[in-house]
Amino acid sequence: MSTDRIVAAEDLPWRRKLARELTLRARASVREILCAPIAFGGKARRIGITGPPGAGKSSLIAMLARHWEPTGRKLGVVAIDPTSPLSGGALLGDRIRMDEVARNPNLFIRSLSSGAAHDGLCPNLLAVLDAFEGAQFEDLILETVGVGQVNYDARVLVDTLVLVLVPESGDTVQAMKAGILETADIYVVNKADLPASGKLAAELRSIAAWRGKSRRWTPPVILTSALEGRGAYELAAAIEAHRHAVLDEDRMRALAAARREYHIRSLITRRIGELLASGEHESADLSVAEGLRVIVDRLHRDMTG
Ligand SMILES: Nc1nc2c(ncn2[C@@H]2O[C@H](COP(=O)(O)OP(=O)(O)O)[C@@H](O)[C@H]2O)c(=O)[nH]1
Ligand SMILES: [Mg+2]
Repeated sequence: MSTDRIVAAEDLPWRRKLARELTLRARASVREILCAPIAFGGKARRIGITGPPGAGKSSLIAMLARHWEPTGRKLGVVAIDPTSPLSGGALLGDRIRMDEVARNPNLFIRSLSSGAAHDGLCPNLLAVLDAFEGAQFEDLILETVGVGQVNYDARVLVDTLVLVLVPESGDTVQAMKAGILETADIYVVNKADLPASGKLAAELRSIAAWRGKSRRWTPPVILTSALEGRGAYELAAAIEAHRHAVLDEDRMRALAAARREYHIRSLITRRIGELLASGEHESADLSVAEGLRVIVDRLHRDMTG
């Protein structure tokens, strides 16, 4: 890998412009975001990669990026890091592993901290994804840690959701309890170079067959080893197959509507949190109704102001 090419790729004017735009959007206030026109689904394929920490999500994304590189399609990756801003370690870890592919000028990676977001994703996420549409990206990957609510939200933010599990960690049982298996379109058993991956794959296949009975799509189970570079072709093919089988106009319209709803909900939740934290409604000489009125008035001013 030539270092010159890394510098060259990062220096491309469109990449610098996108980097600035992403930072602006990620940091934008609720009021700023309210005024920004956002497409809730555009031309880019949106793929979610979710699963427990350490399952190999980032490594798999790097593998997919390498697999797709010859197509010349522009691939944007947004990795949401759930760790506290204080530790910072995992964020760096994500970058280092994915930066092996940084010489590819069509690949753009941005890690975002979930920071104070209530839902474990990150504020303004849909506005961030939309910025890639503006820069004519064809593929978008969203990496999230699959726990609880995050999964349900991640489900509607992407077109195709890939769940990554690893053998011998009891993940299947955990995932089933949390209802995570229900949300995924494709199951990946990563670290297939380790023992017991066959057993996990068999378990997942029977769950998938049961789920597929009443639907037009049966989630396939793909064995991968990001370490050995195995399974990229199969995973890419499964993503494509899901697109053809499920993502018709009706489905895309329903996803766009669900994203719009998520966007509104997250803006309101965040803004009300800010207003409550400001304490303006707490003044002792205000009745409860008056306190509530203070919040509602401020919200109203956000909309009209
Ligand atoms: N044995 C093995 N290790 C892997 C594989 N894929 C990833 N890893 C390792 O698992 C660890 C976590 O990988 P990472 O991609 O950061 O996982 P993430 O937290 O899900 O994004 C790293 O040490 C990787 O090198 C694999 O296919 N086989
Ligand atoms: Mg990761």
